Amino acid sequence: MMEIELVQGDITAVRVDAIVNAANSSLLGGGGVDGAIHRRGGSAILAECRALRASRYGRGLPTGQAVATTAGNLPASWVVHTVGPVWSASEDRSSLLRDCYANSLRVADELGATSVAFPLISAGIYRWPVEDAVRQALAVLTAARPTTVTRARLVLFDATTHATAVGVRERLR
Ligand code: AR6
Repeated sequence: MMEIELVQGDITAVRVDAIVNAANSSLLGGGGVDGAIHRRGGSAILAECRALRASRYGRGLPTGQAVATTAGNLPASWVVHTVGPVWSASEDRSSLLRDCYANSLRVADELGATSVAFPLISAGIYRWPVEDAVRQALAVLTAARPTTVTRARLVLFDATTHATAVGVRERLR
């Protein structure tokens, strides 16, 4: 069984084996949690991202997929970069959002990580409604088959988002 925690905070400060980055296909940085990870993690992360673009992902990391780099100066050991879908009111892209969690977990398992922290992927600049973003995250994490990962943490940036997430989990029980 994987323990799932909902915590409020800044994911760049979290001490776990792997933190997940809500990146974009370019892997070259951006705003939101991506910007924070590259700022605090230092240039080693970007250097590995550039190398990935030059080798495996010449056309960028596709939406829903995940790939790991060093975590540079962050307390974590690895950053698992994934690309969430941009919210669409006219098209159901939720399977891509679930793929982000499932593929990030798989990559963490391949690394032998036992603890992983996720941000609320797509729920910022990509505009995914917060309640549904939490539902999609919990759907994958609660159904995950046993891996090396025994602790998954969903890190909500502010108190309102954290309270919303706790409410969603209560209603799922
Ligand atoms: N720690 C934890 N959560 C955070 C942090 C942080 N330091 N900073 C923001 N959040 P977003 P997206 C929350 O926008 O929607 C970038 O430009 C934020 O409040 O980071 O997947 C990328 O390069 C929200 O709840 O990611 C892409 O272009 C959640 O993290 C694009 O944004 C996700 O918000 C990805 O957009």
